[in-house]
This record gives sequence, C-alpha cells and structure tokens, in this order.
Amino acid sequence: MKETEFKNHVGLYLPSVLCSRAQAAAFLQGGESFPDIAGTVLFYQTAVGVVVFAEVKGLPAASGPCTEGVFGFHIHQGTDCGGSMAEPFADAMQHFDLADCPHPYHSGDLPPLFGNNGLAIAAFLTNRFCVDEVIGRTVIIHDHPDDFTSQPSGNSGTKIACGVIKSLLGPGR
Ligand SMILES: [Cu+2]
Ligand SMILES: [Zn+2]
Repeated sequence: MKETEFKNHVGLYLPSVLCSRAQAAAFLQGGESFPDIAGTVLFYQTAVGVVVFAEVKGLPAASGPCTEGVFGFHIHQGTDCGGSMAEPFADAMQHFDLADCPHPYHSGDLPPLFGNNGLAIAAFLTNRFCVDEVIGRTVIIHDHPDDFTSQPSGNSGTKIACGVIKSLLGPGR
C-alpha cells in the first residue's frame, strides 16, 4: 500500500509522525524500589490528536507463566516527581484532567503498558489534550493494571516510575 493511500484511510501515517520532531518528552525514572526502570515518552501534535510514543525498560519482569506485568499509565496533574519511601512520587497527585470527567475519562488516562520481560513499547492516539496543555505535568507508571472502573484513579496501585513532561521546542515557548 502506498503511503498516500494509507494516509487517506486513517488520517495520519504513523511512521511519518514518528520521524517528525516531537514537541514534548518525558524521561521516566524508577523510584527507589525500581532503580532499573528508565523510559522515554514522546508527544507529537497532529491534526487528529496527540500521538504518544512510549518506550520503557527495566519494568518488573514476569516470574513465570501468566505473570507478565500490565502497568497502569497516566498523565498526572502534579508538576514534579517528589515523594517519600512510603508514598513514592506523591507530588504527582491525581490524574490530569481538563474537563472534570470521572476515571477513565480523565484527559490524562492512557492505555496501560504491557511488559515484555521488562520492556514495553507503545504508540497510540489521544485527542483528550493538546501537547501544550500537558507540558509541565507528570507521566506515571503504576505497578498494577488500571481497572478502568474504580474511582478516582482505576486502583492501579503504587507509583513505580515518574517523569516531568518537557517542551522540546526550545526557549521562548
Ligand atoms: Cu497514575
Ligand atoms: Zn483517570
């Protein structure tokens, strides 16, 4: 299939988006109990929404069959990753939300990350925010999957990694 045919069908051509320059990025680090976690989350503004590309390594790996990790993944409203041993990344606070919606309709609710022996890669589209609106907010990974039902945050457990979303467009922005 030619690129132009594909573009006409879905509205954007993902390889072209990912080859363009991301407007913002979060560089995630694991908490004290998860020092091996490191990841990059890139944000690309398109005409149909924001394409998010996430690549994370060092997640808790499977300990046997049927134990591969599924990790809750959200943008939180807090603007830094501070916290304590008892409450890692507590400063990230609740899910980022622009529209006063319940979970899982918060602006910052994202598809969960699926672990592959500690590695997760995901690319998806969300039109719940523009890139400009999430700069300065935090991306959080949790140790459990999001149930997409429980209030206020899907019962996805402890925060195990965090990163602040930063503009990549340079000074003056
Ligand atoms: Cu979260
Ligand atoms: Zn939520």
